[in-house]
Amino acid sequence: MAKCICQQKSDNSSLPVSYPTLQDGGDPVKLFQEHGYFVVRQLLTSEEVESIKSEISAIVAKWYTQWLETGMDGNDWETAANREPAWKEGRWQPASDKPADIELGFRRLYRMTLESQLFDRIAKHEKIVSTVSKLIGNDIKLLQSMALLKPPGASEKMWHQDNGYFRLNPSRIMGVWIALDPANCANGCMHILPQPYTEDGQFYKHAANVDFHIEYGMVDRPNPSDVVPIILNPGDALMFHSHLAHYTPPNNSETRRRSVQFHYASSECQRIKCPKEEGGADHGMYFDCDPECQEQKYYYYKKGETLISGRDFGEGYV
Ligand SMILES: O=C(O)CCC(=O)C(=O)O
Repeated sequence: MAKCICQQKSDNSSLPVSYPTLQDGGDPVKLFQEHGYFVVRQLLTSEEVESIKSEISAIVAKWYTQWLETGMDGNDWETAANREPAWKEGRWQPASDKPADIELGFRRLYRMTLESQLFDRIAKHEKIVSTVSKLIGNDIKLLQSMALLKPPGASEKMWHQDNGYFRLNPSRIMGVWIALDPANCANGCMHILPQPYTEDGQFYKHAANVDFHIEYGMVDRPNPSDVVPIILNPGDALMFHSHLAHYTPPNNSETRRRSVQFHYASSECQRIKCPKEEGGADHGMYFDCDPECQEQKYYYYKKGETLISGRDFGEGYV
C-alpha cells in the first residue's frame, strides 16, 4: 500500500505539499465545497502566539498547584486536562517538579475560554469569526476550546470526525486548529483525508472502549496515500469541517507541537437523538457509533461553551 507522504521521507524540512489556502478576499465557502478544509497563513501574529504560549504555562502552573492542594485523581483529565505522557502506570510522573517539566507532562487542556480571558478573546478574534460566519452563518456557538500541547512522547490522536463526537445536526460545525510551534510530520502535525463539504456529510464508523475516551475513533484507517499532512508555521491555521476525518501521529521528535483548537457550531444545531434513549440495543463495553446508535456518554457537547455571535436558541440547542 502506498504510504502517506510523511512516511516516505525522513527529512521533514521540504515536503512537497501545497494546500488550498484562504488568501485575502478569497471565498472560504468554495474552498470548503471543493476540499473540506483550507489553510490560513499567519492568522495570528507572533505576539499573539507568544502571549498564548505564556498563558498556557501560567494555567498549567496554576492547575498543578490546585491539584497538589486538592489531590489529583485519575479522572480529571477528561474535564480539565489530559496528563499524557507523564501519566504512567496510573501515576503522575513528570521528569521533575520544575514548571517546564510539569508542562511537558500535559497533552491537552480543555475548556480554555472558561479559564482564560485571553483564550476567550482569541476564540472571538475578528479574523476567525469573519471566516467562520461565512461558513456556518451568523448565529455561532463555541462548542469547545482546547490547548493541544503534544509534547515529545505524546501518543497519537486516533482518526476521527469531530461530528462523530459531537453528534449534532445540521452539521454546520467546524474546527479551527492554530499552530503555536512549527507543526510537522515528526512532531505530530494534523493529517487529514480531504473530503468536500456537504451538510449531510458521511459518517464513518467510530468505536471505543467506554472507559477510555481518548481511544474513541474510526474503526477503519484511511488509505495512507490519500492522507495529507498539514505542515504549519506558528500562527498558521487549519480550518476544516466537522465531517473531515483527521488524525495526529505520536510526537516522536524532541520538540513540542503546541496548538490551540476551537470548534464552532451554528446555534441552530441540536443533538441527534440516540435510539438507546428510546429503549434501543445495549452494545456493552464497546459501542457502535453508527448514526443509528450512539452512546449517551459521548454527548459532552450538547451545550456550547459560549455564544460567539448572533442568537442563542436556548434549551434543546447547543
Ligand atoms: O492536535 C491533536 O493532536 C489532535 C486534535 C484533534 O484532532 C481533536 O482534538 O479533535
